[in-house]
Amino acid sequence: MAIPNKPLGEIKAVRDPEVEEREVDILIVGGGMAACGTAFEIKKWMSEGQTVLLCDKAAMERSGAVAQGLSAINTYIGENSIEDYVRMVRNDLMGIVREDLIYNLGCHVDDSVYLFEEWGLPIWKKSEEGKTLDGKKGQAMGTLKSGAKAVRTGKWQAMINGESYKRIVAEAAKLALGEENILERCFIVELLLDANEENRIAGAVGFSVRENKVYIIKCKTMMVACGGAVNIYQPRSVGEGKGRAWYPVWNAGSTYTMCMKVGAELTMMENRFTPARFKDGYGPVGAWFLLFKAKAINGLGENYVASDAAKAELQKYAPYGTAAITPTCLRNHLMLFEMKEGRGPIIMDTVTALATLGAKLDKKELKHLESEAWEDFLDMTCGQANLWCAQNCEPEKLNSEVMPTEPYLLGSHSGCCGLWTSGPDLDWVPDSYKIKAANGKIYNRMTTVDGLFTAGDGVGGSGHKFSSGSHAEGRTTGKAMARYAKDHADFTPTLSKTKEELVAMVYKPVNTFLDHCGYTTAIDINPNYLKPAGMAMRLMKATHEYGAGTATFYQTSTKNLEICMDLLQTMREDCEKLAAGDLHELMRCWEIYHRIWTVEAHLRHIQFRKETRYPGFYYQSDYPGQDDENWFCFSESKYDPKAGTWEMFKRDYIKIIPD
Ligand code: SFD
Ligand code: AMP
Repeated sequence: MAIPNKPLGEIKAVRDPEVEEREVDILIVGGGMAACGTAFEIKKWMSEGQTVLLCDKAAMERSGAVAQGLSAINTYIGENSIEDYVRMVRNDLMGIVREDLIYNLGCHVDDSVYLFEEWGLPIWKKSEEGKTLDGKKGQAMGTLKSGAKAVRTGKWQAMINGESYKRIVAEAAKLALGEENILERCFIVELLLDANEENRIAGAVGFSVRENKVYIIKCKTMMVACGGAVNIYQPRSVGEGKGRAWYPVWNAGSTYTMCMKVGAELTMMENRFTPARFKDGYGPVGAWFLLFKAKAINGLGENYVASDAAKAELQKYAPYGTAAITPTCLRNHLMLFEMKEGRGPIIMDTVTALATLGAKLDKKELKHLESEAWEDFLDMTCGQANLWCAQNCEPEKLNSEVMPTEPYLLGSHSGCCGLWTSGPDLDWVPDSYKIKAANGKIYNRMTTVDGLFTAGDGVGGSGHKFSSGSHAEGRTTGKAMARYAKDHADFTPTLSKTKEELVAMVYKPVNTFLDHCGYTTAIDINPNYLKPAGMAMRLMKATHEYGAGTATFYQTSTKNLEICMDLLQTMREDCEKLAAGDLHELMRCWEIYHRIWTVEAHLRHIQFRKETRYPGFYYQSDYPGQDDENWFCFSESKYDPKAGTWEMFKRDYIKIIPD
């Protein structure tokens, strides 16, 4: 149920929050693209009498990565083959991917795109003469499902008027699930294992960021789809602009931390995404490269990508580097190469691109083209449009700089870190890609913890799902969860911690604050506690300098990683002293806690994989280049919640789709 916006100022936290205990069959944690897919799908597969609940830390209409909207759907198979989709993802992620998961997603993604259009999302269309029609004109061409042609940018993307994309998707999700089954502004802190059955999920604990209330929720099965991890590295933005980042600042690695802390296996956590973006405003580049056919040039005005030096550099990473489409990490690598050689900065030549396209257009069409250039940002990154205004930049008259950003962790965009999950129970899927639940059955997208599922940014080893693929994957997961709940109708979840213990754990930062806040006059400075904002700066400084952040051009080394791990260990100890005076700060405390654990997993994986698989995303200076002989495999980690220890190991990669 939606809770009204807070009154002026933050809501003070109190010592004794109200406690609400719930028990449902199915719990959905998160309210983003994947969770909306699950919410839309799941009731169709649930049996009479089964119950479901969705918890989102924010308001679903504008939560998660699609909050500001998007200007393209990046995965729409359409006229292409699913096999080619797998090949594209495999190439972009330097060979090591879960082809079963990608193929499976490719089978269903278009159905989600058709639904978005049915729910009112305007998708651009090609006219019979091949002209671009957006908005109402595009809609007049009929739907994609009925055979209308999308305006493709690259092979896989389709342009949309997407400012209200998330609202449209959330509305359908809410209608399907029922408002009474939704808790907004509920931040989930920790997952809870069953007290009687080993490795079985039994519930979660969280709190309201609008009322002093703790939620203890028992369930038979659960999906965690809380997106990726942002603000784990020092962003390029500074001062008052520091809250600006490319990916959603409010996604704090909750997916990875909460699942790993109950023992779920992680895969490819070393993989990260450092996207090239318009400098300072973080505007995405895809539409500029693909739709407007703009070229990136170096500081000398050269098309550096076509240079002999660039070709020689890409040759080192064959067959990926020499493929028709250069992988995303290698596109970054070329930019960094130019900058290090002193030929920076990298510039998006918007002027030439718009002039070339405009040469074939009349005055009215030209005006429309210019407005499309603005709308690309107004639809999904309005800060970039603001920046253009502030800098007197008209893209048809002035070029803009492009820059690789700080790193993000995600599994749905051009990255592939996340949880190791089961593939579908189909005969062509290798056994080693199937996870057997305790009852011997296989449930698509279940993690290695019985009853615990994920989707979207949570599923590792399979990037390039984007918004549409995350939604489709959420639907797939929902179907599997409904089946799991039916197969386990007799299971009674039992928690090992008492209500009092759980409340004390969630509200510990509040009690620490109230115990000591009277000791000093400046509320943020106190020898007995630390505030989450300070801890965030500590984390960012450590990762920035030692963990292959922008400070070192994404380089790290064995020694640097060791230093960073030591710093993280101290941070984890100091988290015991986090303090929160209000509910917003309590959320910040738990977010930074989730971020620290996620970063630890990321760096452990980098330490484990002794090669540089993704040049352009990060470099290990003592292990440069790729070592296919030893590392053409998945790298895995597992945290043991009882022993408090980590295990690192390899899993075999299996090629399913031939070249
Ligand atoms: O331009 C808790 N994305 C793009 N996808 C596209 O299809 N086209 C694009 O144009 C894309 N681009 C893009 C994209 C994202 C962003 C931010 C920009 C540009 C500026 C990527 C997609 O958006 C992305 O792949 C999906 O949204 C991923 O879906 P999902 O469900 O895995 O994550 P989410 O939507 O962020 O939702 C997360 C949810 O979890 C909630 N949450 N709830 C409870 N307790 C907690 N502890 C929680 N922590 C988080 C969040 O509130 C949210 O509801 S472009 O760059 O290519
Ligand atoms: P971005 O805006 O960078 O997030 O990219 C959006 C989509 O366009 C993703 O599917 C990218 O893989 C793709 N893309 C972006 N830039 C390029 C490029 N230079 N060449 C090929 N594909 C690209």
